[in-house]
Amino acid sequence: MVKEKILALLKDADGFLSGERISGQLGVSRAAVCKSVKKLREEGYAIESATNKGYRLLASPDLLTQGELLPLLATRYMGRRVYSYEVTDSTNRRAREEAERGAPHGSVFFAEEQTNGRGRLGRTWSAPRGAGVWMSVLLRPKLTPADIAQVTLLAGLATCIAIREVTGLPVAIKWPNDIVYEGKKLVGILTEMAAEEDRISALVVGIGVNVNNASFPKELKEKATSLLLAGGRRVSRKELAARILLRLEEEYERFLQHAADRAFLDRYAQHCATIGSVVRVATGSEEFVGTAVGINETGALLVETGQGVRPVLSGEVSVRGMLGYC
Ligand code: BT5
Repeated sequence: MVKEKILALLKDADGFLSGERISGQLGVSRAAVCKSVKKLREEGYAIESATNKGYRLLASPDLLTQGELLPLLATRYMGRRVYSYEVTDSTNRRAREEAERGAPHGSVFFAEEQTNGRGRLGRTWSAPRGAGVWMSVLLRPKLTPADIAQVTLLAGLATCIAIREVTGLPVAIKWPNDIVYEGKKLVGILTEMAAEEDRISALVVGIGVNVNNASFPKELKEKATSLLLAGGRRVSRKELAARILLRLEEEYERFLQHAADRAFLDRYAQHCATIGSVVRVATGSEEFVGTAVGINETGALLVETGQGVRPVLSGEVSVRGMLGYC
């Protein structure tokens, strides 16, 4: 698109770039250049124009678009293909659709706002306009369905590491992959897969990070927080997204080489606030209380109940002191 090409030229330029030069270089009319500059300004780009000099880019907005993300991205393939939506129902849904149309491994889908953000088990995820990083990553893994539990864990670990690096806040994982700060939820992750027989054709990892939310709806106030509320300052969404993608690529590559080896389990445990805490586990058929003591190589949470250690692979795990469980 002309607009993206003009933006790239302005970003590369060392000062002013004349309208004539831009139109010559891109083979479009001066009027088309003018129109695209107007559109870019509407999107939040500060572009100065001066007679006889042309255009100069002064500042870029914090948008999750290809043009803003790629200069910050240090990955080989994760996030190299960017799909951006102003408003969509759910980025996980967009990713699944585009997967069927052949979107490549590592594609990332961002929305400024989701109207039907999805949580697990049919729950909803609140994703108001411009406040967070609402993203889905498409993976085309050579994995079996049994490996998926670990990809879910490594997505949580990568996001936790990235948030700590970008903000310095001591955020932690609530098993398997929520991220919490002072007992309140900051990040939710929803992994969905499309499988054919016993092979996975696409895996969608949806990550919702509350970044600059200044407040939450009444029903979430007690259990949700944002990086702005936690750290007292706004955080660049594009910088955070680029860092999450980098750590995700690293953890994913390590996983492909070593599966859930001791080093991964240790790294996960170091970032996980559930381990060492009292937990209440509700599976479909029963409920029990115990102390979480670790995770095993299948990704199961190990819970000491007083009558031995029980592995928990699914079900709802409440952690004392978090999200309203006391
Ligand atoms: C999750 O589900 O935590 C997974 C959320 C995944 C969201 C991302 S955003 C990008 C991608 N596209 C999607 O459509 N989804 C993914 P779960 O563990 O079921 O938690 C859902 C519960 O968290 C809700 O029932 C609320 O209680 C609470 N909740 C909803 N919105 C929240 C928010 N913004 N921050 C904190 N808690 C929230």
